[in-house]
Amino acid sequence: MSGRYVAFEGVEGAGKSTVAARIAERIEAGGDPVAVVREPGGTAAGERIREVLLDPLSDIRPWTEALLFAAARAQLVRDVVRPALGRGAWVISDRSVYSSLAYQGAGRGLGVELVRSVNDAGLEGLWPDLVVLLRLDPTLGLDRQQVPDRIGAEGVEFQRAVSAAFDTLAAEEPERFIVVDATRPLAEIVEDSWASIQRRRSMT
Ligand code: Z5A
Repeated sequence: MSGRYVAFEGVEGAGKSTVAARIAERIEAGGDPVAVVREPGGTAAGERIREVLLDPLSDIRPWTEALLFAAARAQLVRDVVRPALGRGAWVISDRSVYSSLAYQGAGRGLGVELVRSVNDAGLEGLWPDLVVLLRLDPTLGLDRQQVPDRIGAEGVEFQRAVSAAFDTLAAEEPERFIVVDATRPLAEIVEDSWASIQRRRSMT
């Protein structure tokens, strides 16, 4: 692995966007190129799919939802992630395929393995090298939420199932996951995440 495709994961409000942006700044400050992407989104088609997925007025079934996330991701990987890695850049991703495993596979009950295999086809084997799981009690994350999107409005029991799924995924793939306590002040979380990313990369 190159160790340069790094995803930030966790429940809503865990601090993914904030920490991902700070880590990208550090990489740039060190002189390396970096592409920051978000899921769903990051391409013209992906951003349109994002609108459908997050609009509280969208009435879509669980498999429609799962396949739309996978479709946006397939486009992102082909158009942005693979080219960026190919030119030697880091890719810092705000969410990833692991959100689909946790939210659609576990939260919606579609099955983690089935959702994994559907996504694997679109990813063409390109999975994140490292996943930084920002661990936060879902109720604290919901308190930080300003405007709930369609999935964020699912309620605390759904978010708890998602949170438990992230923990299971991290335990199953300890070589890929870095688990960070996200209840702490932001500066500590950024330091911890960056130190862990560097440590993991030096091990490969
Ligand atoms: N979803 C899915 O179901 N399946 C998939 O495959 C994918 C996604 C990819 C959209 O994601 C929704 O799609 C999401 C999962 C689902 N819905 N839910 N639930 P999104 O990434 O666009 O939305 P989000 O995860 O809900 O993002 P968010 O609310 O923006 O959370 P965040 O990025 O983790 O947090 P943040 O924006 O960095 O910070 C939130 C606030 O907390 C902000 O005011 C910060 O200043 C504050 N903050 C951050 N860190 C701290 C600390 N350490 N202390 C205090 N305050 C903090």
